[in-house]
Amino acid sequence: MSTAVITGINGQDGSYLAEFLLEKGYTVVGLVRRTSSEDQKLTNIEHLLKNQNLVLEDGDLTDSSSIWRLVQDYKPDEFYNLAAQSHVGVSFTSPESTTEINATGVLNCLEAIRNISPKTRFYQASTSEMFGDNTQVPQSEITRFSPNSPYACAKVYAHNLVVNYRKAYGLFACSGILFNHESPRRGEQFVTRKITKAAARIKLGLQSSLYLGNLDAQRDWGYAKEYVEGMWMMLQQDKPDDYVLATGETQTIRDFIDYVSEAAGFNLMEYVSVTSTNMRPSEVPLLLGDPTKAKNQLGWEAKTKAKELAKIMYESDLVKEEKHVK
Ligand code: NDP
Ligand code: GDR
Repeated sequence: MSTAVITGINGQDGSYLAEFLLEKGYTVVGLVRRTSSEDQKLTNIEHLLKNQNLVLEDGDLTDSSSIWRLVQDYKPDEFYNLAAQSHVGVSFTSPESTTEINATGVLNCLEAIRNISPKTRFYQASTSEMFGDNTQVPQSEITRFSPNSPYACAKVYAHNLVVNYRKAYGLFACSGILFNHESPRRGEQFVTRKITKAAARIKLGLQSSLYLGNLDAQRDWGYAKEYVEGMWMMLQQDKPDDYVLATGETQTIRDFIDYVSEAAGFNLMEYVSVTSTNMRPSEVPLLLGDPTKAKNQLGWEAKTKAKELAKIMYESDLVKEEKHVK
């Protein structure tokens, strides 16, 4: 039986990946960090907690001793580093902690693996945000990075580190350059979930307005559940490499609002106000991925596109919000 470590296991991707690997018969070791609001802590993996092949370990990516201990204790076959301060907007207000987690945290993982368990296969959660304001599309593994936020700068550092540790030490280290992927488990501060949750609440009379930022940004949105399978596929190859996962289609935030309006049966745009507080100091205007390499080499392809995703997320939020209606 193989063992896989997942950092960020209670995040959107971590929870889907844990489900996927447990189903494949892996022992899954998830890294979780303590929060003061214990009651909210494990929402995304609550349904997995009784699984005997799931082990949770306390630790923090920025605390190298906890990462070294994890690698020492389990010497995992695979190590998926999904933990991050993943909100781009927040990285402008907390650039230092974002850098510690998203950049130095990755160094901690690679050093632990290199020194203790060099056969462990490593997956790093790289991101389309690294393309930043380079609007040359479609963006692929060879497109120039032009990061446009502290979040993206830290992710570029981590990405380069993965390439370097592969070359310098022969580690089996891969980066998945994933374009936006969403789901009903998406954090509520990200634009898609903010929109679907608000639409459900407006439909039920629980809310009367929705405040957003830049509606003209374009994103290549896929379904998180499908993307975690691509992560696993990267670690099953003969050689480590980097791959783009994307749908190959792009839409504006306005388009997404239209899709949700269609699913909800009313014009959500009438409730939307644009506020400066939701704008970022610098923006990533256009993301459109080229997933050809992943298709040809991994046999991976995105199936669910943005319109269907909007419907799935809206319907899930409607069921959740109905519980607040007496
Ligand atoms: P989430 O924000 O849903 O999950 C991130 C997880 O990381 C959370 O469980 C969080 O724990 C954990 N975490 C944060 N800081 C630390 C830390 N210092 N030590 C240990 N754990 C920590 O992100 P996603 O699941 O959406 O994304 C997964 C990864 O993929 C991230 O690295 C993200 O940057 C990257 N990515 C995501 C994309 C997307 O569209 N979703 C696209 C491309 C890349 P807690 O619950 O305690 O906050
Ligand atoms: P992103 O996702 O920055 O692409 O990062 P997010 O959903 O936060 O923003 C997408 C676009 O929508 C615009 N926007 C708003 N965004 C938020 N959060 N809230 C708003 O009110 C709002 N109004 C408009 C943004 O300006 C942006 O253009 C996500 C994260 O998952 C990263 O971790 C990951 O690396 C990238 O996707 C790929």
